Amino acid sequence: SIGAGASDVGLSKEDIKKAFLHKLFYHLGRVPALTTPNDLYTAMALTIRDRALRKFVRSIEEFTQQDARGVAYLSAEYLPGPHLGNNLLNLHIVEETKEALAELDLDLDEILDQEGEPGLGNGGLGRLASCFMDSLATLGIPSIGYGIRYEFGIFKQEIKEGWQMETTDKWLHSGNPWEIVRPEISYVVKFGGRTEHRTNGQNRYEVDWLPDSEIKGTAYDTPILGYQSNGIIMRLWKAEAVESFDFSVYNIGDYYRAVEKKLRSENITKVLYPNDENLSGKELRLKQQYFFVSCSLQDMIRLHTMQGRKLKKFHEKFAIQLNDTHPSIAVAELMRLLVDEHEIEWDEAWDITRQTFAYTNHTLLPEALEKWTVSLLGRILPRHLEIIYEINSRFLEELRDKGYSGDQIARMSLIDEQGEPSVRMAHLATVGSFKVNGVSELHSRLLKSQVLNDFADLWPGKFTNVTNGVAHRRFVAVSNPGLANLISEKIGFGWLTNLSSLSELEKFAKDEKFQQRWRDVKLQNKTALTRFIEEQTGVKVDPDMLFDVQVKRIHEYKRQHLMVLHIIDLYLRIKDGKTENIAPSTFIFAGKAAPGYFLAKLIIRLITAVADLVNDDEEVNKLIKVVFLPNFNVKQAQRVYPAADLSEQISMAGKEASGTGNMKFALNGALTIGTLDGANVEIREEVGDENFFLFGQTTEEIQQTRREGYRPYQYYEENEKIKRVLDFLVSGELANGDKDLFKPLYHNLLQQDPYQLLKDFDSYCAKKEEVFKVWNDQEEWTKKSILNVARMGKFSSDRSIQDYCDRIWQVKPVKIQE
Ligand code: 26Y
Repeated sequence: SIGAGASDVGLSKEDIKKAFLHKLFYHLGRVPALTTPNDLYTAMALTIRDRALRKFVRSIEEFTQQDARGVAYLSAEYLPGPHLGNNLLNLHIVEETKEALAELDLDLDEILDQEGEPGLGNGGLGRLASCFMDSLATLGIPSIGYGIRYEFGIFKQEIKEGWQMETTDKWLHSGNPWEIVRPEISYVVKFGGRTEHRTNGQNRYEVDWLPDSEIKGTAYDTPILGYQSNGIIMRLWKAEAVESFDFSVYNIGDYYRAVEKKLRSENITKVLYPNDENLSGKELRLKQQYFFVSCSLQDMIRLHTMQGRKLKKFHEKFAIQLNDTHPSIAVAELMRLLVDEHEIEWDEAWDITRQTFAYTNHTLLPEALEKWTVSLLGRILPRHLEIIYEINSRFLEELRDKGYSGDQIARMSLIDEQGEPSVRMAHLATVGSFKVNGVSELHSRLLKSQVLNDFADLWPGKFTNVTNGVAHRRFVAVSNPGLANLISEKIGFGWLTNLSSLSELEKFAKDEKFQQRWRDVKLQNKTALTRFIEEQTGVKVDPDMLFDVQVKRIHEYKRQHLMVLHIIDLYLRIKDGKTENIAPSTFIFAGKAAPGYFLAKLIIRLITAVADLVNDDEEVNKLIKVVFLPNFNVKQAQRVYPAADLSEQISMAGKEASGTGNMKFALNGALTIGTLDGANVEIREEVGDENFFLFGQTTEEIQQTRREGYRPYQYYEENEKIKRVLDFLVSGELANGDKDLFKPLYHNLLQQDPYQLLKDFDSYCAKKEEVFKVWNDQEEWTKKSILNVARMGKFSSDRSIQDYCDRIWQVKPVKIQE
């Protein structure tokens, strides 16, 4: 084995202290007496990165030596969250580090608090990718996560006069100690131009792609350690100008134009599109997708052939997982690389391709299903459009042979011919993959019966389910040390690697002493959040109140406004003096709205308006308070989940593919109020109906209601409470007398109510009454909370990854001897 000896990266307190001081001095040119908080953080991060790298280098050696089959996870988004705390846990050196710093009069928590996070994703999909990285690493699966190194991640959200304001996220501003640039790992990616078809001397049909621009992608690697394991890498591509292309001798006279070209090239990885589940069809987004997919496939081909392996065996070496359709142009790109660049015949190339890819769908929302117009795709990727047409014509031919009708064929075609012709990326991904999965039982079922129905009939064996999971080490062990210690004290540390062993907690559910300690931990976490809330918003809240929390992207289908309508109802009741049965509650919201999504932004404005009204009213604020925490991200999430009593998972049934926040809350002892949507269904199955506050229509009932012609206005007319709450929106009592502000929401609910809030409203309110009742019996509540945690073992992303390995990838862990 090459590289650093273990002695250079020791894990004792003394080793860490020495290394830390060394980094401070030789890397940053600082002495302890003259440092900024960022220096201290950076020195510690570099100290830990060395230790991570030492492990990681061993795992690359083993993966290579053992010639193991591996996984490439392709995702346009990642949300890793802060690395330092997680890596300390993974290396088992939290205490050693704390003590080393204490001897220098420094505080680990302050240093941890310095770390920002790479906001390279929008929400659930990006965070899932990072949970999967953690579990792949922990399980020792030979794997690599490919993505885009956006210079500006998801915008930073500020609240100004109640509205969301976006500012740029300069996450690289004070440096990124976790990444390693690999200038030698870079590839050229072509764009635009035209193709030339000809038959060569050996009578082989050949296609040349003559692009009109080229861009270079360079690898930036971040080691992802995994718990007591050797880790994997997340490899993100940054776009740069191709030197020879722009700075050739011919160009030298026009230096400024050459530089401008360089700037334009770098544009590709400049910024993450902040749209979540709502597509905008932007040219630059397609370029981003193709750019990272092409770099990644070229990289895999290099890794594969490097050791003398045959390209025709590519699919034996790699399973490539497509994280939604965002990387699905990979299907055409692999075909292009195999056929055009490596001269493999079409049929064989197609076999290889279809045995390589697997596709995960994350949404049924029509507005989130990616489509690219034929004209745009043809302009940016002319060769790929030809390949897609070729794939399509062979596929449709197959259908015709099977006797499919014209209607069916039009429905299944990769090209949508209604309106402007466009490529249906979900169809491309489905046709080009050997497995397709949804992310919860319900979602996978709906995927098969709705969006990809025809394909499921054609290839029933292709479809499967892998229910999502979360990195429980990050979201419990790192972010809720109080709870983690209490759990470990009772049942040992086994749950860190085998979450199912949480079931051993069941026997303590009714133990009064244990219950008291359980509550003490929650109270401590709530007290900490209380301080944070005051710091961030100026609002003082009382940690003894019920903390009722909804944090996630703001979207109508998620129904943040349903929670608001209920809060308004409570407000009106309190004003009427009818305060019986209301448990003192703090309602906490956080989440970003897509900058162009007007109604979502208006929902934020509504929350802040209700917050102002409620929090300033002496009569009301003793019983309820409302908080909107700005700039929800992974770091903030880690403060919020541990402090929640009640988790709001109230999307309209059939719309939330899985949800993963629901899992993080329940694992931290929150009870859930929720609909039968996404993974809520499975959570309820696991924790027991009696420990889950269920309300609302089922997916089937929702559809039934719609079929029968849903008339929300009827609910307004016939239901006194609904009328009062809705009228309140436009009464002028909110937002300093502005009666018009919330009219768009008001009209939306009265006229369409596409997510059937009004129909589910009574059921929601009734369930809230029950929540209050149970809350008033703290022993009962605590018992349910303990049982929730004890029964959440299924929802670790370790289990999800194991499912992917067994059901889809056929990959096994690699054992690494130190
Ligand atoms: C096409 C583009 C506009 C687009 C960009 C981002 C489309 C979708 C997305 C993001 C989707 C997303 O985050 N989906 C969520 O994936 C989670 C992980 O599977 C699920 O838990 C969650 O229910 C689903 O909404």
